[in-house]
Amino acid sequence: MNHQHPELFIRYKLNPILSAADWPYAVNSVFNPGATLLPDGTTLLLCRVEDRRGLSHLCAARSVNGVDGWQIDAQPTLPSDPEHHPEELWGIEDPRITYVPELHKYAIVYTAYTRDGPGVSLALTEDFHHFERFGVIMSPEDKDAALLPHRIGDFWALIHRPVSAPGAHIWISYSSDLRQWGSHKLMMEARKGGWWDANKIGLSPPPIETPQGWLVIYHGVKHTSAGCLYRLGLALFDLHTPERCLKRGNEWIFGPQEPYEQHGDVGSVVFPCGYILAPDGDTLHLYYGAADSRIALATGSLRGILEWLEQQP
Ligand code: BMA
Repeated sequence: MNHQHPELFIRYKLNPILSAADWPYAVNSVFNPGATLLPDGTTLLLCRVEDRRGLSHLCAARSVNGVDGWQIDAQPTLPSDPEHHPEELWGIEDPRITYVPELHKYAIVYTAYTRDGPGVSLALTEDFHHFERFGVIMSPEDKDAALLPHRIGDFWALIHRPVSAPGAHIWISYSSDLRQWGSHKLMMEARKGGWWDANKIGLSPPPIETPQGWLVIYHGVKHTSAGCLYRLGLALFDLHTPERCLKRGNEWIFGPQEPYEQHGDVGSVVFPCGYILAPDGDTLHLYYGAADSRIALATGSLRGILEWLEQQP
C-alpha cells in the first residue's frame, strides 16, 4: 500500500474461492455471483454458471463463513426457461440480489439473453428454491440492473444500464408495481476519451445504503488494442433523490491484477455482482467474477471507502 493508491479492497489470500472444478455437475465456468445473507447468517451466492453449450443459468452456493465450506446446489437453482420465457432463449446471467423488507422477499434482477440481445428480468423468491418470475422489465439492450431495497417516496427504483450507441450510461427508473417502469432519469454518464470509465459503465453490486448516501460500486470498461479492461470505481448518490450524484471518484479503486483475474475465458475482468456487509456494519465482502471463469473475494472497510470518496475532488 502507498499513499497515492490506497488499497480499499484486499484480496483473500486463497483466491479464487469457487471455480468450475467445485461444481457437482459438469460446467465450463462460474462467475459474477449475486450475494445475500440469509436470516441464519449463512452467505448465499447465486452464481452465474456457464454450461458446456456456452449458455448460462444461476446456481446457489451457501457457506457459513462466506469464505469456504461451500454447499452447492446439485442442480441449477434457477435454470433458464425459454419455453415459458422466450426472452431467456440464450440463458440468464449476472444476478443482483436485494432483500426487500416490505415484501419479505428477495428480488433477483438478472440479464435475460434474448434473441435481440440482453434485457433485464426480475424474479422474487423467499427461499431460493421457488421463484416468481416477472419476465422482462427493461427491454434490450439493457443490463447491469438492481432494485433498491425500499421505495423512494411511493415508488420502487431500479438502476440499470441501457445501451444507446455510442454511449452506455447508468439510468434509474421508477415503478409503483415492479412491472410498469417510467420516470426514467440519467444517473451517471460514462466519461469520454482516455478515461478508465470512458464510453461504457454499469452498476456492479446493488447500491449500499449509508447515512451519507447510496454508495455505488460501478464498473468502467476501457477498450484497448489488446481487448477490454474491466475496473471498478465509486460514486455516492442522494438518499432521497438517487439520480443526484454527490461524489464520484476519479481513479479506479480495483482492477485486474492477479493471474486469476488476468487469464481466463475473458481476461482482465473483475466483475462483482454482490457484497455482504458483516454484522460489524463496516466490513464489506465483495464477491466478484475473475476473468469470466471463477469467483474471488475481496474485503474492505465501508468507513474507509466513504472517507476515500469524501476526499475526492
Ligand atoms: C459484460 C457482462 C459480464 C462479463 C463482462 C466481461 O458485458 O457480460 O457478464 O463478465 O462483460 O466479459
